[in-house]
Amino acid sequence: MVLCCAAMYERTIQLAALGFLALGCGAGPALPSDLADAGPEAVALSDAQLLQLVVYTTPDQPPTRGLSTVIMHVTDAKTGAPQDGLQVAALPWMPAHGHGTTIKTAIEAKGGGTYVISRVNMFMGGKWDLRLTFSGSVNDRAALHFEIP
Ligand SMILES: [Cu+2]
Repeated sequence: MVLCCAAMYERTIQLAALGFLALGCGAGPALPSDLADAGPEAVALSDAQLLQLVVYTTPDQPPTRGLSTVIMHVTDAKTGAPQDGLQVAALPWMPAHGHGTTIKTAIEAKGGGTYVISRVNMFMGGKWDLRLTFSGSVNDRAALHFEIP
C-alpha cells in the first residue's frame, strides 16, 4: 500500500507527527544538513508492509519537472527501528507512457535509516512512480507516487 502524496497529504502529516512523537522528540528525523530545506511529502508502506518510508523531496515540495532528490527515512513498520544497511534501487517510471529515464538515480545511505536518492529525473508533467526495491536484511518493494505539474 502506498499513499498518494497529494490526496493523502493531511493524513501523511498526522502519521508523520505520530511517528515523530514516538521517537520522543519534537522534531522529525534529523536530515543531513545539506538537505535541511527538504520538505515532508508522504508516508508510505512497502508492498509487503515490512517497511515504513517517510519521504521528503528537495529542492521542491512537491517535486516539479526535472531533477529532484528524494530522501527517505526507512523504519521497520512494526517496531519503528531505523533500517540501515539495506540495498536500495530506485527507478523513476511513467506508467501512462511506459517509459523511465535515461539518467540513472544515485543512492547514498546516510545512516539512521536515511537514504538519499538523487538524480530522480521526472522530466515530463504527469503521474510518475519512483519504483523502489529493497534487499539485504529486508526484501521488499514500494512505489512512491508523484504528480508532476
Ligand atoms: Cu511520459
